[in-house]
Amino acid sequence: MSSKRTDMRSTPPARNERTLRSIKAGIEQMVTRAVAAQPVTDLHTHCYTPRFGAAPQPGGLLLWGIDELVTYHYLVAEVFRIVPATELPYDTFWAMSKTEQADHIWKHLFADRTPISEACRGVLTTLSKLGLDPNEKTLAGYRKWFAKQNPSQFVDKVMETANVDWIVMTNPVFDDHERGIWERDPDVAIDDRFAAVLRIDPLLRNWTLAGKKLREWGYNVDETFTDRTAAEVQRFLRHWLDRMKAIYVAMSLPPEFAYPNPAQPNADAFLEKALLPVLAERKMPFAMMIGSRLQVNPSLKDAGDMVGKSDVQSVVRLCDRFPRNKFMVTMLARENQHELCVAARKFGNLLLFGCWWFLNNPVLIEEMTRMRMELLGTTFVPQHSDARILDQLVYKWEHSRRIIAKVLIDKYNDLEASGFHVTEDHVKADVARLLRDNFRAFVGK
Ligand code: FIX
Ligand code: ZN
Repeated sequence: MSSKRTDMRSTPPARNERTLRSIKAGIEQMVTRAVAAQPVTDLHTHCYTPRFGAAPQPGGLLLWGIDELVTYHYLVAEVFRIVPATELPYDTFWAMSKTEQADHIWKHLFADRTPISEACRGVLTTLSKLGLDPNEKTLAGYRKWFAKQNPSQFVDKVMETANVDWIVMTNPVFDDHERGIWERDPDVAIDDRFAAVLRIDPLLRNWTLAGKKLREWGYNVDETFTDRTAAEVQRFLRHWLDRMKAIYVAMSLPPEFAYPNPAQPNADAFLEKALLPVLAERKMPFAMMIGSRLQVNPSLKDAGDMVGKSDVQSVVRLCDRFPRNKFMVTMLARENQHELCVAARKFGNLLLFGCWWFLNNPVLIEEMTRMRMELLGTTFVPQHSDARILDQLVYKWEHSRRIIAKVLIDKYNDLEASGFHVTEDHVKADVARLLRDNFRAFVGK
């Protein structure tokens, strides 16, 4: 008994400074190697298969190339801080051609000033990783290079450079232009590099508009959410889930989103009687992206949205009352992150993901990843790119991999300091979970 007690009390041999230094160096090497080598499954993007049409083709949904990269809505917002609408009216900017807009942005954000913001730095990283010099004063040279690229081959090039093995799309079925493409070409998403996601914001954000469209499409729905309406909405959902071969359903929701919400009985009924039963039947997650206050400045178009603090307890109630459903959740406000992390500790059917939109900045990615790892271990998905332009996959993952690696190195050093031996197997398994396998397991792929 006493020898067993003695064994139990034995402490690991004291490690001298030199040993600890070599352990630290070893950990840094293992993590950097594993994070760089691990293919990422990018669970939320706005990229499209080439069959949806590619820029600069009018109406092409696959955006790529230097002019799309430089006119990304994040950069539109930033250039209007330098040349305000009082000097360059919004309408004048929007009347410019894509190349004129890009030249304007490149001049003011990249040539005349230091491109120090995260969105600016992203363009530079992408250019560098594609083998181009990011110090050009004009876009002419880049345009020549991109003109030689072919969209589908460029998809392969970007995926290889970014080490992304699967690009998950966002497919807003209430968008008339995109729905028209699906209706003309049901196989438009047949491309094993991509997966489809059924995006249905209006069904919660604007039931009146959604109901009107559903009736136009031949679904017999009423203003109020009757049982017949519930059955028809279920028929609509099943039709599009099957047509898209969608791997989950997603919505972006306002800061005010609440469940239950007595003031919006149709919204509660939609969740309880239509969406969640269909998803539970298919073991398919519902992704809620909560906190986007849309169009605070409509003149900025896609750049006109902002953030608001949301209600985590509504997520808690959904996870609690619908244990057969799986919820992927990301919130847009920094202030919501800790409470959301604790919520994830309470419900195994809740998977947190990404540092969304205004959180996708190094200072916040690091803070959130540390918080999540210390509260949730490796049971979360640290990042998604939200790339709207294909080329952005390169920088969004280059930047995030570095931060995720930095946090892992620190946490593994903490483990070593407690006497635990971290091996390369531990590191590889953890990195695979974080960058690929947690998500794929949650969607059953
Ligand atoms: O709702 C969303 O999917 C958001 O990610 C976008 O609407 C947003 O404009 C974006 O691209 C953020 O990164
Ligand atoms: Zn998005």
